Amino acid sequence: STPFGVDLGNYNSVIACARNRGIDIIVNEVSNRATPSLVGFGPKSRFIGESGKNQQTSNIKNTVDNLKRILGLNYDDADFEIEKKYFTVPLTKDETTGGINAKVRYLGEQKEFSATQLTAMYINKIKDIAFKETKANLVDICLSVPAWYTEKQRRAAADACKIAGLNPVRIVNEVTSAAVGYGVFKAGDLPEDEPKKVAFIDIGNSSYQVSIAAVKKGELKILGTAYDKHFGGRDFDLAIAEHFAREFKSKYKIDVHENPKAYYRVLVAAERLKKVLSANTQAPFSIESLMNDVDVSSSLTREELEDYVKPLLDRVHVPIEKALKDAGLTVEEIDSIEVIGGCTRVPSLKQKLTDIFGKSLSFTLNQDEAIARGNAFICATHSPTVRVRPFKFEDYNPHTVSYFWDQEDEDEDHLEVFPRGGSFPSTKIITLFRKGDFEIEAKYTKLDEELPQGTEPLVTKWQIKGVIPSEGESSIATKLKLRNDPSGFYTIESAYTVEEKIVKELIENEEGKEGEDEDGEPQYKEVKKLVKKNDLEIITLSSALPESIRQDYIEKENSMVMEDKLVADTEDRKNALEEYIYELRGKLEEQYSAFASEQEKEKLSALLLKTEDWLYDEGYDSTKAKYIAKYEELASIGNIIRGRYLSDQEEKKQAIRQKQEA
Ligand code: ATP
Ligand code: K
Ligand code: MG
Repeated sequence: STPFGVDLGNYNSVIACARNRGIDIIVNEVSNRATPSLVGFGPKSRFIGESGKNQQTSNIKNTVDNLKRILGLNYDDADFEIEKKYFTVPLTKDETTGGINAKVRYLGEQKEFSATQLTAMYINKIKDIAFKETKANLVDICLSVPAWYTEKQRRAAADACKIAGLNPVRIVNEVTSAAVGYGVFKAGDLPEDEPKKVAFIDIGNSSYQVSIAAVKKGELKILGTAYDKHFGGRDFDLAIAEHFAREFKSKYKIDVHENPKAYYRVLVAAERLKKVLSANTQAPFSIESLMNDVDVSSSLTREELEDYVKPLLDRVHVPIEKALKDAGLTVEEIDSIEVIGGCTRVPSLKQKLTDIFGKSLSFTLNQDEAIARGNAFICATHSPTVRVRPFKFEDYNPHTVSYFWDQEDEDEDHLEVFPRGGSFPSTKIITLFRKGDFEIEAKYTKLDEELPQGTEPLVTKWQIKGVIPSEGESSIATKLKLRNDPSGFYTIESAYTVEEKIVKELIENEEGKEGEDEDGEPQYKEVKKLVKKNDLEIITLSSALPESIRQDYIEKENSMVMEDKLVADTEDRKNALEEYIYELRGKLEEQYSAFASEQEKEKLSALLLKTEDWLYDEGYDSTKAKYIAKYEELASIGNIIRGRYLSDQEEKKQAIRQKQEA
């Protein structure tokens, strides 16, 4: 399959594929290099991406955006309280998973879809866009997620890919992807030995992330990662909208908070205004008939905007200081500050960043496409068929994870295995003395310092089966190979029991060579060694979707795709019929005129009129089959006349050719 990378943004998503020995950004159906990240629902079909954006204002109650913010989040997490205010659809608790569902009207009915399902719908659309543009076989995907995603959220992202028929070869942190892209595509400027220290900063629509990396030719290590989960372009929009909501209340006596659609229109206009203020120091703001037939108009200066977003600007330094501390570096030791993300176009933010580092910022990377490119590259490194320059990278583990078991004969009942600040992927082998089958759990152990308030501590639970102590022993040494894998998933790769055995071992002399006696015969000694006894069965109870639910989602997704396709095909057939009516009518008066009898002409004209009337009346909303039938009814007459016309054309051509040859 063709390596496929997707930067799932909160605002829009970017698609990249590795092909033609390079990495290409894939444009969507309207030739945009980024696709709005949202899913809308209608009486007959879904509207995903561009089409969803087009009907968002008229359909806010059935349009779900901010997908990545609710993916894998629990309804009861404290962060959901903060998140709620950005949504225009009602959100409910999924009783089976504890996750978040959106309630929408779809196909004339009230329906609920889980955040995982909604994200899968969107990824499936992205896959469709990429397929239509490249005609490539798309199976493997590298999808990026924020560094603050918990393992549950990463699992949900992987599940969404699977529901969309893709194989997530790696879930990777967004900024890490951009940094890998930097390491690979800027290789010419990188040192061979002493690594360059680079700060990568991404401020997007919903969050702000910083990673400090040590980069040299062919390899990279993330030394520190920090973030402000609730800091991005949408918070600027909100600040502007709130300002105008206050202003319009006193100026026009309207309260946009009472009218969701009006408020949404203010938000959309606020976003536009924000962008204009990145290039201008002042900009107008007006909306016609906002509510109660009131037209509003006002303006905003860049300085005023800076004032409204001051609470945000005042905390820009926090993640940077944290990431530097983790990396053990000072601001002065940073060689370059690479900035990405749409929100970094805001002049006051750029200024803030420049002031913090006391250095000018670099825009070496494509601000909007760097993450998608990095993802496609990483996907290519996992491909058995595509060859890429080798590039080694290690990521930074931001969350301390410890493993817990039932104490039995152990001194301890838990162990901190993957501390914050360690790198991943990473593998650790632990040994436990067990009496029989047991359970082991991975948990976040520094929730207060390292994770959003209310995050559930449990990561994954395993049952280890087949543990039998040796004769006469009460317990047996059990080895577990624990892994924080490349996607940030916590797994147990293998589990086995070991026992002490007396084994013969070659004696080695001082030079480390095999010991030999005077006759040149190898010499052995007897030693006690731990050797593997039995492999154990590992049953994983992870936060990934249970297989049965996933299968159910896959079936539902496939039938929704069919439904959408039927609606699109029906629309195509209807358009084809309409076009044919006009084409045939025109030709009947011109090129076909000499090839139809008066009677035929009359009959066909009458049928054209009848079909046209039908099309604008009862046939306005008909079925694909009916449109095809109507088309064929016309074509059965039209094609006879066309046939005569074409053979006449052919005869004329022949005549000319014969003349020329003669
Ligand atoms: P996230 O990274 O949070 O998931 P995202 O990747 O979709 O979101 P980006 O594409 O990096 O976000 O940036 C989109 C944000 O940048 C939007 O809030 C948009 O309004 C803002 N933005 C884009 N251009 C400008 C501009 N010229 N001035 C100010 N803001 C801008
Ligand atoms: K984006
Ligand atoms: Mg982004």
